[in-house]
Amino acid sequence: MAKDGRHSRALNRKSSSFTIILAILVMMSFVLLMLLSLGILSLPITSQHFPKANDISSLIRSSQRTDGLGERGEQWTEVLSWEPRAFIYHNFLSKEECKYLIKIAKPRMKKSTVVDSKTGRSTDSRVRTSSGTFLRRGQDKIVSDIEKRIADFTFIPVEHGEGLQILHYEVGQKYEPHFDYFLDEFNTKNGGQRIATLLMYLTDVEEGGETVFPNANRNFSSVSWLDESVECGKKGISVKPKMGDALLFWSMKPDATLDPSSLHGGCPVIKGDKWSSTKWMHVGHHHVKAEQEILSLLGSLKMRLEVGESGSFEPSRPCTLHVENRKYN
Ligand SMILES: O=C(O)CCC(=O)C(=O)O
Repeated sequence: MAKDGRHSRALNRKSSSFTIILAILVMMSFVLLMLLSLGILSLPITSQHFPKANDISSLIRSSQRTDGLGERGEQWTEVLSWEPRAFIYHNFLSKEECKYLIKIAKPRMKKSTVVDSKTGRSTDSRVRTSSGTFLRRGQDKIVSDIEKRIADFTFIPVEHGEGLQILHYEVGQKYEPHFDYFLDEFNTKNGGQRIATLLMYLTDVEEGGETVFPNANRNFSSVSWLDESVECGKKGISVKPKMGDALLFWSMKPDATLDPSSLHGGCPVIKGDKWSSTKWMHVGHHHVKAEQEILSLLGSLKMRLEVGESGSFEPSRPCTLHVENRKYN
């Protein structure tokens, strides 16, 4: 009997302490939920990497990518400005790719020219004092990989791009502010207007050499490091060259009108030297030199080449040659 009583008391004690523990757990969960819903507490997995509303880095940020020559460091993008629309893609190129582009361009560098708006010919200019050269679009596997990466980032097909231009600025050399879009008909015949530019920095620059947008509206920039101290870029926004980084900006607005806020230039190099590479992209297919020569030769022979839906002209893709009424595949 006494044994039974002790047993049932022990059972009662056990069940009441179980009820108390359960009640405490329910209360703690309730308090925790309250703190989470009020934002006083947050879960550790989201607190470090949660993107801001205007941070498109979440689309791109990935550890390391190896779709080209060498290893690229961590990649992320930043909105530099909405007027003009300009973005920075950090570590777009690997160190090896930067060095490779400089190496293949070096033996062919010539004093830079600007395009004459009446004749479309290249002319010497005091506006641009750097030296430069053009690479052929798709000239080798490394260049093709970079061009494919540019197309993936910009959503502009490879075939809309001009060949990469490599530029070299020594101390005192600069590129005065200018537009990349054309105001004449001659230069828009091949592929239409230039819609966007990707500028890739192939070296760091000790001092000077910033790319500057004098007409940019600083209010809409989300970068934290806007450099106020750059004399040449005081009025607008300037970007300090960093090896491997790429700057994308649009010369046309989404409504297809030209964007005057895309005015930009290269500040004089003060110390060290600057290497960069420019990819100009058009609204339509931009035929490169060899293509144009073949197409005009065919035209003069009354022949026409059909290159398929992409409009791309590459030896590996099937095409149809029209000679008067006959077709050759
Ligand atoms: O080198 C720079 O920072 C500017 C280059 C440029 O304006 C261009 O290539 O159109």
